[in-house]
Amino acid sequence: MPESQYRFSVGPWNLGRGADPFGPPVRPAVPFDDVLAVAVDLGFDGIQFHDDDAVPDLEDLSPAQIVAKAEAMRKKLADMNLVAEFVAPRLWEHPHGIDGGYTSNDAACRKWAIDRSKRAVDVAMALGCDLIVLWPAREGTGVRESKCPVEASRRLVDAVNAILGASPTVRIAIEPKPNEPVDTAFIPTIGHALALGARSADPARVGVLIESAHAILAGLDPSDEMGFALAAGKLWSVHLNDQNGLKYDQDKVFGAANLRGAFDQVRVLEAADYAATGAFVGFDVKAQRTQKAESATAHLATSQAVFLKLVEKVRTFPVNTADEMIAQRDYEALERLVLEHLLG
Ligand code: XUL
Ligand code: MN
Repeated sequence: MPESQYRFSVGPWNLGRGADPFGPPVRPAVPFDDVLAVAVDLGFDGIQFHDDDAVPDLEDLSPAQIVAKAEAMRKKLADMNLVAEFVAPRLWEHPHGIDGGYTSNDAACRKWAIDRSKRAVDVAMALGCDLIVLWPAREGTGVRESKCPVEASRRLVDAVNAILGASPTVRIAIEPKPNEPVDTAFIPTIGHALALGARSADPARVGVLIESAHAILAGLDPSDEMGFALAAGKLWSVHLNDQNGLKYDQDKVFGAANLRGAFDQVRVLEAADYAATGAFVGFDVKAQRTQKAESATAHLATSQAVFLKLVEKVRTFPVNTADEMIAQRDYEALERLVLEHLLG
């Protein structure tokens, strides 16, 4: 197996202000140019964007103005040897997205969501990337009877088709999450996301982004979710992080809650030679609220360091010994081999 090099990416929201639902910001906002400087310092190549990270106030601009601003952003990135990895339409903060965009019960809000998503495609194209990430944040319910799941599922297919129709080359990576901010999401797992893509007008252009914490929140093993998507050639990005059980979405440092689980995720990425596909390794991690502003990038550096150490652990794993144990069905010996390798 060739030992391919990974490319790393980060989003501006990963350098947050430390606010939580119970308290205000504890650090100053990080100016966008500083986000780029941090990415360069860490040796990252890619920037992940929400549409309005790339083009602030895009709701107040014409389509031509949006494209011009996105082109200027592309140049700014290129000057720093960075590229845009993806653009995600941020539907969940706008008043029209209050009850979900594509599955809203309000036809005007559904139209707004599709229009905004098409603008996000324009932004992506002008940034020089062809990938739209769809996190269907509020496409679900707090009160189950408030929406019809059959109708919602059809509306999600319509939305995916509208986005695919906005450009012949755009690709969509769906990022499922089972809950938060909604109680129950319509697209909670990778299986749902892939099934949605399969029902679209062009399944070849619909894949997935897997976030470790989201899989754990769905009660699933992120490495198995990744394996399922990789086998289908559909893993187009990852948001590596960690999650300590069924709580709020924690976005912990990769490996912080379950180092063996992190090893298993790296193992499956290595097994499928994910790096050779050119897809990025993104870290969707948040600095702790207690962190002082001057060291509020440590969570990114640590996640990357843990990832790279685990790549080494995977590449030095005694595969032949493991294979003998597997052939003997001696899984207790295999268990010990894995644990000692991780401890060693
Ligand atoms: C939310 C989440 C988002 C997406 C991008 O939990 O992970 O930040 O990754 O919209
Ligand atoms: Mn994410």
